[in-house]
Amino acid sequence: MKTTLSSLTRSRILPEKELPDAASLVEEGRRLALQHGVGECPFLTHFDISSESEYKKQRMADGILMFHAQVGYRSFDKSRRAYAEIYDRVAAAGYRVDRYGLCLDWSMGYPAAQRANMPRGTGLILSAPGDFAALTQGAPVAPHFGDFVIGTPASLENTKAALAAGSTAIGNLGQYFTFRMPQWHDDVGTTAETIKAISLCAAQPVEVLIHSNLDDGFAALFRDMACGIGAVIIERYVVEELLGGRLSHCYGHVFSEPLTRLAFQRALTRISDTPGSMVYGNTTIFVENEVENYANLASYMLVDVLAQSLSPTGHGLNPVPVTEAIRIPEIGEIVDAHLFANRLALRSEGFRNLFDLKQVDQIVERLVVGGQRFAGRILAGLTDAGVDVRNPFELLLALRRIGAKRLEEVFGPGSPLDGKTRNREPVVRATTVVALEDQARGVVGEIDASERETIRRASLTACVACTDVHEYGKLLVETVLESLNVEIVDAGVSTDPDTVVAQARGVDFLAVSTYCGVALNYVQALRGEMDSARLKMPIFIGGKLNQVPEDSASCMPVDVTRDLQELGVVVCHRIDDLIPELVKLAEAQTNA
Ligand code: B12
Repeated sequence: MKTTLSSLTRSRILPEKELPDAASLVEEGRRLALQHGVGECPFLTHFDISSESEYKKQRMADGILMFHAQVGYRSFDKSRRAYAEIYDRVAAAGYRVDRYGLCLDWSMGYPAAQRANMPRGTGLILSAPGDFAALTQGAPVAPHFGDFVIGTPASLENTKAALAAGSTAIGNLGQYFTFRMPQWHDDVGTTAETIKAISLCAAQPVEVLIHSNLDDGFAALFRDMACGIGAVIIERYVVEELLGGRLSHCYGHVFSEPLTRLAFQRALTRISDTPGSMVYGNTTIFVENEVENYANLASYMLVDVLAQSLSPTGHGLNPVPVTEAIRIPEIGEIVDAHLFANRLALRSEGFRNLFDLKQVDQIVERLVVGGQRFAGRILAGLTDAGVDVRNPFELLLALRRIGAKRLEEVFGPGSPLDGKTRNREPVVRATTVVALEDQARGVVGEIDASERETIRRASLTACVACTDVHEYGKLLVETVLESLNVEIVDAGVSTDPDTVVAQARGVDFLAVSTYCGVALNYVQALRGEMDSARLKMPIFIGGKLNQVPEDSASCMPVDVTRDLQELGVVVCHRIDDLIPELVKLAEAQTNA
């Protein structure tokens, strides 16, 4: 099969006459290392080490598990308190938190000078570079600046501040591939800042891990898990071979099935010896009932504990608090999850003998061979298309612009189904995307046959969009609508309201999915754009419908369902809420 399609040509992927010179960007980043080095922090001082990588390697050699907590409240004081308090309370119980993932707000991805008027999410905002360092002083825990640093327009300035705060694991390259900051259109500038920031880290005299959360990047959107391994191979090629850095991977949010979760970790050991950053909690299985979530937590944590004891890869284990799907977890809830996970780790010792790893290792083999095939085909295909894959700038930008779904369709390692390139038989099925397709089939199956027919006959058209990177809600909506013969105009993810309106001319309704705590501001802006364009149509919205109020003392997001309804939007807490609305629309269309 050919590895390139006619649409994948250089002129379509990189139409610019000129792009920034990669060598000069690398040089600029490396030069900056003379003034911007790794600062002191209690973690490095306490263990008398130069980097977190050194710490990880020691622990791996000693067979000691490491634990990761995710911290980042809108309030700086609360985040600082969390840094000290979680460590103290877990230590008082006889355990240890090794690293904190400091969860910056997405607005931190804008350069500081332009941040004030840009949309905000629900996370931590560090206004001055010194705030980064102030945060990391509270406990001997490794500070990991994992999000909205590398990979964003503010890559370089945030990386300087993170290094000065003693952080030696900085990310998130995964975000570079999939995240687009609202109202930010300059992907060339973002790529340039990303390359400078990686080069600054690569030129440090100590080992700085460039972190990439695969689930934030392409991996969450592949139907084939082997493509996730392929993504690791390609990212390592860019960071380690072309830019001279060290790349540390995180996986886990969307790995819901024990066998493949374990196999993925073991496949990673076959293609990288750089310590992993953390294995993320399997957040997609969490439900709204706290007690049930202890079972969810145990189900993935046991696999991760076993994986690390069988073949240590340096990943910190992340016990996700049982309230995560309901609200941003409180400090005490994070502590509880750690106590639970540490106790589970102690109790897990006897489980090792219950496993026969033969079946797992067969999957590992398929993942590695499939991943290598995917990566090889991407590099060969892009070269055929006229992209210089030895140039990190061109390769990064080309991958970002093509996107996960298209890369998989064109270069995926699985055999094409029904002779079409669009559908490929996954080498190893990615559990979350496939489960979403099953969920969609279930929703459509539940609809009364005559209502289904009414919707089908109306041949409606919908414009579907997502306000941020969370694409599963949108995927689910699209799959349900397609089965009901509703034509889709895809306005994409991280889509600004003006872009939605430009795409929505002539459609019957808008379906918007939103998760990042911007629901109300987004709908207000969308309504404004629709009024200016004199566009009228029903808007359906679902996802996480909350926002931090401007005047909030707690800085925590609150539900905005009522406000949205007052703006005339149909709120769908569940996908099923859409169906009666579609029936009404279809009947109105047929009777018109
Ligand atoms: C998966 C996930 C991710 C994945 C997304 C992968 C992908 N490419 O889609 C990754 C790892 C990338 C991710 C990243 C982040 N995430 Co996240 N993520 C989640 C998670 C676990 C699941 C959300 C999801 O996709 N569910 C699957 C869908 C299908 O199910 P559902 O949500 O129940 O939706 C139902 C309905 O709402 C409806 N629906 C949804 N949309 C629509 C639309 C219409 C029109 C209709 C009719 C119906 C409908 O259909 C579903 C079935 O009934 C949630 C926590 C949780 N358990 O909810 C956090 C969560 C949404 N994430 C959160 C955050 C903070 C982030 C980050 C900012 C973290 C960070 N600092 O990096 C980044 C996002 C940055 C950005 N710029 O957007 C927060 C949001 C906080 C808030 N608003 O209060 C949450 C709630 C976690 C938390 N408790 O803190 N995340």
